[in-house]
Amino acid sequence: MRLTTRKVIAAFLSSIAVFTPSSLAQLDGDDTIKSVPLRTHSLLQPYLDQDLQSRWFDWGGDTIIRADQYIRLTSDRQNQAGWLWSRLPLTATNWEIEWEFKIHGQGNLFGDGMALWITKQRAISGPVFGSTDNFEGLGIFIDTYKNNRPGVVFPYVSAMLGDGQTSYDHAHDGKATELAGCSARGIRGASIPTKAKLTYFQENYLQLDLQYKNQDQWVQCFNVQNVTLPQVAYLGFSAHCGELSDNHDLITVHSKNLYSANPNRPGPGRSGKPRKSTKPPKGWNGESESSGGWGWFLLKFIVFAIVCAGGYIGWVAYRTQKRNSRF
Ligand SMILES: [Ca+2]
Repeated sequence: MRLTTRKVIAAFLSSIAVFTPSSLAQLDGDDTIKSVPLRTHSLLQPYLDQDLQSRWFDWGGDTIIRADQYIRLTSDRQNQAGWLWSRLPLTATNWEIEWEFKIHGQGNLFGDGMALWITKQRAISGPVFGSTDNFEGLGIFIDTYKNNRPGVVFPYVSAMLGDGQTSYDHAHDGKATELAGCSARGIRGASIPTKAKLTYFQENYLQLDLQYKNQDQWVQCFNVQNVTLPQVAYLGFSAHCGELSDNHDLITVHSKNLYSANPNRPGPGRSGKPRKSTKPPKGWNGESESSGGWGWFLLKFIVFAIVCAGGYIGWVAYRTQKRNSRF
């Protein structure tokens, strides 16, 4: 009985831990937007638990995990391809994903690049930077090898919204299907940690910022208005090498659920254009909209958890006593 009770209390504490006040960080430059970390879509060293498993992610292909350093999607060898996918879909209405990566290798010629995915499909190997073609949802490609795009500086970072039928055209580096993109000379083999930050406000905008020139200096790659992604989509990362190769390493992933602390107050979006009111994250009962709502919600949640735990312990004790008195 003691073990069961301990398990119940541990489960409550672990669920409460996700909603600590310190996690309610504010996004830079906009005090009406709050964030809550999404543990289910984040990755940190050592990546694996004591059973050498990951609770929230699957990986495959040539992916190698070195627990103290990186998740290597491809090694610097020919014809490598690897992937890593979230097990749960990303159901948040608005979110931010910041990931640190490192693209490096021995060769003077190198390729092909790596991708981030927010798609209905998951964990299917394929020809688009190591993942399946004809995907439905978003692909962000860090393309290090110029196949054929005259006048464009590489590495080139681009986004594509797949409809489930259209193919990505490697031969022209995805030019025909490009939603937005930017050149990022120096993002491969940079001397500082290279990072990308993708921000999505449903039916409003999708923005990608990059950090590769100097530490803590973010450069906006693109901001696209009126983007709608699939309601249920998985987060994935993949990479691919052909004749030319590189190490494509994923170092960390920090995902956050974004919501407006005051949805009635129209404020400028990151693009400087008016932003529509944003809904609180799915599953919240609207408490976050009132002033001081989070503290009050947290308090109520803790009280509720304690009452439930107390009730359960009492019930188990009562049952045990009754059973003992029977014999
Ligand atoms: Ca290419």
